[in-house]
Amino acid sequence: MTSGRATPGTTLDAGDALFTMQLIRYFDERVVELYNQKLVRGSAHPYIGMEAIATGIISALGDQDLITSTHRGHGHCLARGLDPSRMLAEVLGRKSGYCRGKGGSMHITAMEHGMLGADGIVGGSHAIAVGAAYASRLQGRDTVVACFFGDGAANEGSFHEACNLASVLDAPVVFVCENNGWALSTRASSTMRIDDISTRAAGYGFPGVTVDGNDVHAVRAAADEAVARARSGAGPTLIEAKTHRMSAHSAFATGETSTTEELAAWAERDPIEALVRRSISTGELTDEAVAETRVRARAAIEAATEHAVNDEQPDPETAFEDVYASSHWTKEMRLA
Ligand SMILES: Cc1ncc(C[n+]2csc(CCOP(=O)(O)OP(=O)(O)O)c2C)c(N)n1
Ligand SMILES: [Mg+2]
Repeated sequence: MTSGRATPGTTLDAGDALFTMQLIRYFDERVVELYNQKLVRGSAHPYIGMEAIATGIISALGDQDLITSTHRGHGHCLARGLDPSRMLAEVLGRKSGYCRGKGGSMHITAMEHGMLGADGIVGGSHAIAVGAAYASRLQGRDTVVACFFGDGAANEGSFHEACNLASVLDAPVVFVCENNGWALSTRASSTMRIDDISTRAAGYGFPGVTVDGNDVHAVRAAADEAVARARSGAGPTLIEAKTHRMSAHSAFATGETSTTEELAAWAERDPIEALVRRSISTGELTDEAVAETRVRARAAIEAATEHAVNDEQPDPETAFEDVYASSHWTKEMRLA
């Protein structure tokens, strides 16, 4: 019960889910602190408040499955089991990072974990997900691809093209729209005339469902159904998980966009506290187990920080390595 990865086909383990969600929360709180100490180049987008989505969806996936991510990708990576030390090293641009320090927060990629990449381009991963899913199917693999994106990305043309193509190909994709109500400083309600983004799936001929994105069990239940459908060959599903980011848009763009009332209402619905309340009331967790889980998650982030801040910078002479495709890259990093 340390990785936070649940076994597909089983019910969600409350302790595993809590560990993963708390790890994500502590990780991104630490990233903001390190950014403020000027140790992070560029920016970083905290997943704080959205932890239930990555945790619920990815716990329904198997090792053979793949994920694509966004600019707000740390939660997806941690839920997928990436090492927080190597992730933080990447965020700080250090040598032991997943991309040898050359990708940074928005480009963490770990093919060995089936993590096809975070993406600084809003809407950049829809087509990658459909392509990977269809390729896997052609290769006879039993692979499902979970494609994470925001409400803002649901207005990009690439989303609509990818949905249509996934539908006609019956590609095994689970589209996961993390609807946090905002695209940077633009309210979703001012960019679309629908209440539920999930209704867009009907236009492409596959199921769409809206769930409470702050309820990890609700997210997991929707994921179980969507993953089973994709794996059976029946094609894609769109899961819209409604949530809110409990942080500013990014470590750089810190201006508050929500009203004080909205912030207070969403704070009441903190996904981690909701899971703790539920798990204690059902008897799945005790107060002691919750405290122990938090200590473990905190210790992992302290160890990751210690590792990352002391790690070396990449050698300047390696600046052009891994930038252009080479036989080295394809041999070592392609999927097994
Ligand atoms: C194609 C493109 N347009 C604009 C941006 C600038 N930008 C970065 S994050 C962001 C908001 C994205 O909103 P959403 O998809 O809802 O994700 P969220 O940040 O809310 O998680 C924008 C506009 C970008 N990175 N890429
Ligand atoms: Mg958004």
